[in-house]
Amino acid sequence: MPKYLLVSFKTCPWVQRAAIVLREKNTPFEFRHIDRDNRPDWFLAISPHKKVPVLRIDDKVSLFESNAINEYLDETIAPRLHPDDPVERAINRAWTDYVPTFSEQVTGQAYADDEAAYKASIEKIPVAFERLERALEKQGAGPLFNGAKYSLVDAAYAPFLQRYFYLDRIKPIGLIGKYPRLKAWADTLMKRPSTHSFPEAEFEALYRVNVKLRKKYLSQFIADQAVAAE
Ligand SMILES: N[C@@H](CCC(=O)N[C@@H](CS)C(=O)NCC(=O)O)C(=O)O
Repeated sequence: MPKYLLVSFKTCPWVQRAAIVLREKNTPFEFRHIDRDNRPDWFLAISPHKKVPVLRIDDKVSLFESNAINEYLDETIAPRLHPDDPVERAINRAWTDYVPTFSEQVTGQAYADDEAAYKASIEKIPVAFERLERALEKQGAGPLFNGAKYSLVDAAYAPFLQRYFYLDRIKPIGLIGKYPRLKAWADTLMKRPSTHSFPEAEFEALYRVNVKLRKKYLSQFIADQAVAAE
């Protein structure tokens, strides 16, 4: 089996997405967390956009962009997470393409400078939630996006649904309960061991410290904590 190195910032959701797929495929990998503010030269040499994740394979090849990494992993390591049916696969890919927009609509509030920007950001959440609710309705009975079988769509959304829950616990939003299919899907993903790269309470605390240190509108709702940010 090839040697995999996943280069990461500890709280990066895009890295988490690739780590989830490696875990779903029971594939051992080295998880190397680097400092966002002091990216080492070896990393800058292998990451064209200077971003994480980078998946280094056998110390020879470096893949970047979480979606491309996950497609590669799915093509090369069993079990296949994409559906066999080409139409279903296209639908899965289309919903995975929506993830960057979903992320901005659902977790953009974490970057709002003031109350007005926060409120404007919160107003985008129902748009994203409604779209996913309709998609899940079409997909069928759950509990995962494609039913019983885990998919790349599940891996793509899990980190962002997790962050929505974190933000909802910083300043309650209470929206997801209005979307029963989405809520059930999100709950299933949160319970799945592969979603989590770190002990859950520790990771949520780290996320909160990062939001606090960002000095945005939401920061005031987080109590001071003696935890160093990563
Ligand atoms: N589209 C990229 C997004 C990756 C990304 O934005 N990573 C962030 C960390 S969560 C990053 O490396 N940011 C550093 C920067 O923008 O300079 C992917 O899916 O891999």
